[in-house]
Amino acid sequence: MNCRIFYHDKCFDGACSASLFTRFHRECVARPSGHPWQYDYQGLVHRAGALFDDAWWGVGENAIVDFKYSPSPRLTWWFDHHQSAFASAQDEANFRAGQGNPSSPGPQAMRQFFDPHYTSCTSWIAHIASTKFGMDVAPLKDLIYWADIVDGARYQSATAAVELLEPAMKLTLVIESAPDDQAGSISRKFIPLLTEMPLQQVLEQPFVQHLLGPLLDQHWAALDLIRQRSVCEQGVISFDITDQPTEGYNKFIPYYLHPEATYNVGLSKSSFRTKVSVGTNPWTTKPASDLANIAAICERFGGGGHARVGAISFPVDQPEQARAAVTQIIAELKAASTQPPKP
Ligand SMILES: [Mn+2]
Repeated sequence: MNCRIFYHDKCFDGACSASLFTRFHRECVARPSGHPWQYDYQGLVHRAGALFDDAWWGVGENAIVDFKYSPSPRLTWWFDHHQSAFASAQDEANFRAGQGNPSSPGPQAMRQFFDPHYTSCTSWIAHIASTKFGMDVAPLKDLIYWADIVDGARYQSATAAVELLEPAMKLTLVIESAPDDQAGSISRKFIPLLTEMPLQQVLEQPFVQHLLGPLLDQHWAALDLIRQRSVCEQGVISFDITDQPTEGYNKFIPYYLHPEATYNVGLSKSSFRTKVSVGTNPWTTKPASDLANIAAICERFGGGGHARVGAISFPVDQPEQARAAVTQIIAELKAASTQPPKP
């Protein structure tokens, strides 16, 4: 009997969730025919339009972890922790109907689980597996701990986030940077290992070391470049690396270089856009009530985001528009960061 596991691709928590779910399923779910379960994996990514193709469902059981709900009757297991877990109100109603209520549980109450308060889907699966199915998750303590740190961006310091000394940080770099055409084959090798051996030993696997080398080189090069380009004035870091096209850099680098800063405004360019990245130092000692609303600022320029971090995309051939936005945002954030604290 086969179980196909769909998971959030190019995401450390997605890979850890798929691994933990596999071990849970193997240990806690009865085998209908007495034969061992076989597992296969398929990554899912957020995109415009339909997220699932009905041709993807397997013939046996199907599980989705760390990704949106599907109302398809082919879905057997589902675990998620995202606020935006349902693509529509109908999907949510379909899930609620399957859950029933405490006095009369629905048919899916012991198969499909959702709680947006969990920091990682890995810790959510571990909670359900141990409390409702009696699984011993103690040997997986380290994996669960790091899934929470990485998915919740709860790094102790900018140094921890940028120097990548912990095995989990290097594994995150490998998983998140996997090229699209190789992501599937990489995760099929990765996922089973995450619950079979310590993270340090996963990191030492030759295929992981092979992928990691060039990624670390790029990471240190980005650190050097931003070190040369960035300035910090009146609590605001700014830099422009549009002349060095990049498909991304570690977003904590600016705060590692300028720990005294409150805000960061970066201008970068990839193959398809010029990007203004606006952020708040996650380790700032300023009270939340004194911080600027970054989403509101980015929305004024056609971008968006969250209260503490946001971005605006401009066409790749219109850097002047992007630079004009950057100038205005820097001035606004300098004024915000030098204002006296609210009484
Ligand atoms: Mn997650």
